[in-house]
Amino acid sequence: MSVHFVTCSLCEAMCGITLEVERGTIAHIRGDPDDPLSRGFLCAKALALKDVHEDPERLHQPLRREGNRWLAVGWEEALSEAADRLHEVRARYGANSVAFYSGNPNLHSYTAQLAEPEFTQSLGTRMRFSTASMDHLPHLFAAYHLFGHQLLMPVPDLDRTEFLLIIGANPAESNGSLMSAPGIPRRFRELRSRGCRIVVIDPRRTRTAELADTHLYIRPGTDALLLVAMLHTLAQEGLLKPGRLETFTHGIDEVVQAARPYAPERVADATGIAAETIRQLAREFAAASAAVCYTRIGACTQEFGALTCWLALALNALTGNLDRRGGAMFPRPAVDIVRVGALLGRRGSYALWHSRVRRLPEFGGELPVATLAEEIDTPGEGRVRALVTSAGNPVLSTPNGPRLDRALAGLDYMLAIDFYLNETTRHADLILPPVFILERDHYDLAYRAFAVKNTARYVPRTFDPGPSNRTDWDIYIGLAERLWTRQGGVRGGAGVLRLWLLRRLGPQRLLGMLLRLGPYRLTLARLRREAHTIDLGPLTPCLPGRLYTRDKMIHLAPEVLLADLNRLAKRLSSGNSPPASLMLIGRRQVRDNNSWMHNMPRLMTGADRCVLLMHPADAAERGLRDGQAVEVRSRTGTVTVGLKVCDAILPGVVSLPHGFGHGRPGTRLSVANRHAGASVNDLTDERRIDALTGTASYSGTEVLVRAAAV
Ligand SMILES: Nc1nc2c(c(=O)[nH]1)N[C@H]1C(S)=C(S)[C@@H](COP(=O)(O)OP(=O)(O)OC[C@H]3O[C@@H](n4cnc5c(=O)[nH]c(N)nc54)[C@H](O)[C@@H]3O)O[C@H]1N2
Ligand SMILES: Nc1nc2c(c(=O)[nH]1)N[C@H]1C(S)=C(S)[C@@H](COP(=O)(O)OP(=O)(O)OC[C@H]3O[C@@H](n4cnc5c(=O)[nH]c(N)nc54)[C@H](O)[C@@H]3O)O[C@H]1N2
Ligand code: SF4
Ligand SMILES: [Mo]
Repeated sequence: MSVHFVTCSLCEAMCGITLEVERGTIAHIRGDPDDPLSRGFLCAKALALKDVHEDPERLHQPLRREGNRWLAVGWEEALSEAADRLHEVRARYGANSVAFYSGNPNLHSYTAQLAEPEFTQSLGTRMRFSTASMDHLPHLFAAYHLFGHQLLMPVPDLDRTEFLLIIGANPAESNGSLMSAPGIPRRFRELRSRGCRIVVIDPRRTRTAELADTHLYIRPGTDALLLVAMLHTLAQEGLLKPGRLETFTHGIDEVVQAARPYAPERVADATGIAAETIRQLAREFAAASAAVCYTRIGACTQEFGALTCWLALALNALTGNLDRRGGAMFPRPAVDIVRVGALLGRRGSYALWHSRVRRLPEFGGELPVATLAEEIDTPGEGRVRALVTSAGNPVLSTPNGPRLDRALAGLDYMLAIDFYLNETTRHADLILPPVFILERDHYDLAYRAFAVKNTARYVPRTFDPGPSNRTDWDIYIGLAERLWTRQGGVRGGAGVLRLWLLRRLGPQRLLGMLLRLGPYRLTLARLRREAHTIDLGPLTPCLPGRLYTRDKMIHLAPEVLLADLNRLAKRLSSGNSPPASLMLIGRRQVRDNNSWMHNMPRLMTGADRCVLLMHPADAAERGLRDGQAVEVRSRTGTVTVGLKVCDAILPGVVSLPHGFGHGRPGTRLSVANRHAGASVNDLTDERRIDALTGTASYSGTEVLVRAAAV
């Protein structure tokens, strides 16, 4: 038997786990009590690592579509064929006729993160999409404008705060996001036992809300109003005290001015939170010796995502809680991705150019996913004809999935880099499957930069990948080399040379270089010697030194965000949606991982999880009862799901999880297909976006619900 200490990289929590391997198979999976971040915690998904590893339906060899069949092909042949076909399309229609979509698991693979930019460069396309624009783009946007760098995003100094205000996050279920903090129940217990107050703002009483002191129900999409009214209160009552931030912050007065029209009385109806409650919340937040307002998916993926993230940062700053112990702090990871990003010229950009069909703005060189389908299915010059997806399932994850589903079927060519034949990759002409995480080495480049404690950990691979398997690094580099070769000329030659060098270096040496460049001057050899995650200490203040604005000041009141308040003011006067319709919101559940872990038998036991939650009053009004099948209809589609009547949701709001909607022909996911559920993104609408950033606005989609026809 061998024992391996590894990091689980399925979600952002990065739990330290112990794998016991006997005769080549995983015998036991346990939490590692010596991990300084997770302290022995793990969730049910960690146990399913074994299921993914052993899943007979996971792909190990390239597959080429031949009519309705899939034919296994060798790697060399597959890589060359992919490069030929992509090159053909770009030679014929121009580089921007090839689009690239990068999904969530790429953020959990350092080798993908190092090699992916090489691949996109070799494609030469502007048509780049990722999950950012249905996830954290509003955070990137706010950080870029306030701090001069998209990745300079603060996280709650969770373990040391005195007042935690959570808006639109459910870390008890999601295990934390842009706040890697495994084991939320224990952390919250410890916080509360030493007097910290926890307040949750959510249209639903979630598990997180149940662990808190106070839960306030809010109407979806109105968080910016709540925050601006809190700022109004603080200004009016003389409770603003930015403290040391004042010497390096522009725009304090502008924010105060902007908040002036938003007295709590004015926003109470729209938000559903009483004016006095808002005032009280503001006063308590300001009175705490350390407080932090933390915003996540529910705050981002809505009509006012960027405004909400910005106002939360302003609240933290104006109460002196930004860059302060127990407030919102900037982690200092061993690989400083903020600095590396700046060295590579990737601090961010906004609206330098716009999409073809809807004129949506680029951010950081990417377009919003809400425009992907129309860029494929709208005829005309510049139309997308070929697509590469990598580690993503946009048919289930992007708004108005059915439109994308149809659009994919009409592409000239599609390549998927993925180890499942799922709802998206079934449309591909060729699938290139990389190895799973246990068959490659691992370092969390991204999420160590958003953890509540500074830590570092290098994990060697647990299993040999076998001679016929390739890592994501091999695939990206292999494709990029071939694409540069086909391009030819001076640029092509330079590309080939660069990739030759990168291949010689390899991902580990690159990682070693990045570690040495980092603030702790670590070496890979040092990390290799450590069996467990190493603790690099608590978060420490770092401003103004780490700011990337030209004048080294925080720009608290950027013009684009101030101007967007006009849209918010209109929302206030437009009133609420028509009475017959309900507002749809999402939810995460601990045994799901977006769309891709439903093929794991041990995660799919128990009752159906893809059910619509509805308040008893709404159910009674429609004559619906718990457990019956209901039809949910929106502008974009109709789904049928089971109904769960429960009083833990705001009347007028219903909730459905995302990531279901399996059971489609041509997929190879027999377990998932037996628990198919329906896709919430058959209902969400690509036209509903945060107009400022183009981020998908999932929260508050208008739906009608009635009994399903039997
Ligand atoms: N188990 C599990 N864990 C996961 C994932 C998963 O799929 N499953 N996915 C991972 C990923 S990719 C991410 S990005 C993170 C996300 O992590 P979280 O942001 O914690 O995710 P959610 O659980 O979706 O929490 C969003 C909350 O916002 C609420 N909400 C919806 N609309 C509004 C609104 O308008 N205002 C307010 N105030 N609240 C609103 C919802 O009711 C919900 O409780 O989770 C990660 N972890
Ligand atoms: N309505 C609604 N929609 C949402 C959300 C929501 O809250 N509500 N959340 C959004 C968010 S935050 C996110 S992040 C997205 C997720 O959206 P996506 O990233 O598009 O979808 P996933 O379900 O995470 O699909 C991951 C894919 O990667 C594959 N995969 C797993 N590991 C690897 C690997 O190591 N390499 C490669 N190449 N492939 C791998 C899996 O087989 C799967 O096909 O969904 C978004 N969609
Ligand atoms: S919370 Fe679960 S899925 Fe996330 S890292 Fe920990 S064990 Fe893995
Ligand atoms: Mo995400």
